[in-house]
Amino acid sequence: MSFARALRYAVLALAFARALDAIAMNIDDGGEWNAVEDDDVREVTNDGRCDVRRMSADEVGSGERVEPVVVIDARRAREIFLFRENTRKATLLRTYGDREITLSSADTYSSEKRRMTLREYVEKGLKPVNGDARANETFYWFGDHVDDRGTNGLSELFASYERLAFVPRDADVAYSFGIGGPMSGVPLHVHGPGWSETIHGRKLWFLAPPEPAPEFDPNVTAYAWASERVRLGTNGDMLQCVVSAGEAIYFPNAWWHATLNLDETVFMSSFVNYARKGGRESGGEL
Ligand SMILES: O=C(O)CCC(=O)C(=O)O
Repeated sequence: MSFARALRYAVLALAFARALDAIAMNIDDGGEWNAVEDDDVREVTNDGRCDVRRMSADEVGSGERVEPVVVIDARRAREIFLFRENTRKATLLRTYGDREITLSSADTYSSEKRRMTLREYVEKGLKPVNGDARANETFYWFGDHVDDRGTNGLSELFASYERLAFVPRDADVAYSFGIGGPMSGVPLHVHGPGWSETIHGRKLWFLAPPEPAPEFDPNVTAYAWASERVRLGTNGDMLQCVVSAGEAIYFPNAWWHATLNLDETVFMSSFVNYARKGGRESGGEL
């Protein structure tokens, strides 16, 4: 059989398997994550404005950077294929739907935690965020993968995620996987450097250098803040950029940042300890 014909059969088999999956899981959106129309996010994205330098994976290099950057071709298609498949809505629900996950409240300090199954979260927790809700009443899944006994309930999934080529092989990395519904996200906060790769959907990022520290209310949702950020007194010229599936953004050490998922968005952050040379990978703290 010719290669082209074999490829055609493989694509057909995949489409068939996906359709069966969606039927078996009783998911009416075909097993894919829902996307929001461009027109419905235009206001919050400022018409898709991007102030962060965008470059290709070949250009970026693997050293620690002092400014944010977006890599537009974060992977070769082959490298991400498996992880993208494993994190389709239908596949995740079939494989991990009954696992318990830990949600964090979406205030600056992630001050509260809540446990539920992944299925419950996908069915009930991905509704568009209500603009009037307080951030500590809004729950979001990112990070916190290791339970009290030190077990990562998603270790098989993490094993199918390949380190980004521009994260040094010998640096320690802590991974933080997450899924957020439209207009969910985290208000301004700071921590060490790293990358966030968007796997499905789109995520809007806001970034500002460590000084001057912006003024903001840590209990206002990222959505309410992003819609009215100038009125709320925050640094109006903060950088912003939409990071789409297949792209990765770098957040430098101690830079302020806030996030807003525009669609049902799936992402993986890699917190990188550039100084520690062990090459260890974990789903918890560095
Ligand atoms: O991806 C997000 O929404 C939040 C990422 C982040 O800044 C964090 O995990 O601290």
